[in-house]
Amino acid sequence: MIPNLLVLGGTTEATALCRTLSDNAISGVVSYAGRVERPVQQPLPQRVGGFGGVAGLVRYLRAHGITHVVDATHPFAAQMSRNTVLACAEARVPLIALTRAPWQAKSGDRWTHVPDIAGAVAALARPAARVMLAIGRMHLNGFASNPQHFYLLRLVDAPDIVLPFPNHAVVQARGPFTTADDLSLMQHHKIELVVSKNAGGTGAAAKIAAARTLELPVIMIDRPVLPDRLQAHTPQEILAWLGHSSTDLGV
Ligand code: 3Y8
Ligand code: NAP
Repeated sequence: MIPNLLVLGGTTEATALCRTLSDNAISGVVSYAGRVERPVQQPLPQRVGGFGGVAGLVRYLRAHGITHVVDATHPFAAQMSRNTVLACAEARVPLIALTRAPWQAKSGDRWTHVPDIAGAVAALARPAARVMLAIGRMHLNGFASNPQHFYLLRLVDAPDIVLPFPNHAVVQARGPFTTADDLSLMQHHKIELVVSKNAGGTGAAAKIAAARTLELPVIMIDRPVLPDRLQAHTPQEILAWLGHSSTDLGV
């Protein structure tokens, strides 16, 4: 069977995979939710927008003759990952996730683990501080209950909403970020505390390294629990999986 892949993208690892697939003349399409105005251009054809839930994804897989799915979405894109497990089982299309390990605290790190965004909001019920809130745009409203803080926000696109807290600064930037840049950004804004998702990987890690250097506390949001699925951590492992699964007819 000639592979025809659907790559669910939106991460540094997805970008590396698209390069590998293109270099190996393996055909496929990379998919984005349409969260940002201009998703990065990949060396594969790309589609933007939701599929319409599990049923919509099943229809897409069948209509486009998709032979394999690689879920290379961000570890916090839990709904997409859950839908994909269900849709691939229903459509009997082999699925693998391209994931990265969570960050682990190193000696000197001052992390407070919280289970989710609401946990981070609860951890900010404390006297006013200067907070770097680098979790993007989609979950800002919850932090309105702690207006006492100054928030440094880093967003991919300029905010299209009135920000729900009076005291803030916005930096519009798309990662991957460097430790040197995040160090100077945090020093410039006199940041005292960092809120971060445990994204893992390299693209969002700069602020964690910078917080370590500045000996700042970090509120670390743990990842949502995802359903069991085959996992790989490098594009080479995906190539091996394609070589293997394209011969046996099983999943
Ligand atoms: C639309 C597609 C690549 C992918 C690059 C990675 C690294 C840079 C760091 C900080 C943290 C954050 C955010 C972040 C990073 C990579 C990766 C990563 C974090 C793009 C992209 C899309 C998105 C969506 C966006 C979310 C937001 C999250 C900003 C492309 C640039 C905070 C996650 O404005 C919005 O609505 C933004 C929404 C989902 C989380 C949120 O809740 O707001 N990513 N990010 C994808 C789509 O439409 O399907 O244009 O490249 C991709 C990347 N963002 O190819 O090199 O691999 O993680 N993305 C987090 O980790 O906390 C920024 O500022 O320190
Ligand atoms: P999510 O909450 O898990 O998904 C919500 C819905 O968005 C999905 O049910 C699906 O809609 C649509 N969707 C999500 N990812 C998609 C994709 N790659 N292609 C097509 N539709 C997609 O997802 P999210 O957290 O909003 O993340 C959206 C995108 O941003 C993903 O590509 C992810 O990799 C990227 N990203 C997210 C984060 C983050 O912090 N969440 C960080 C970096 C990058 P339908 O149900 O209609 O199919």
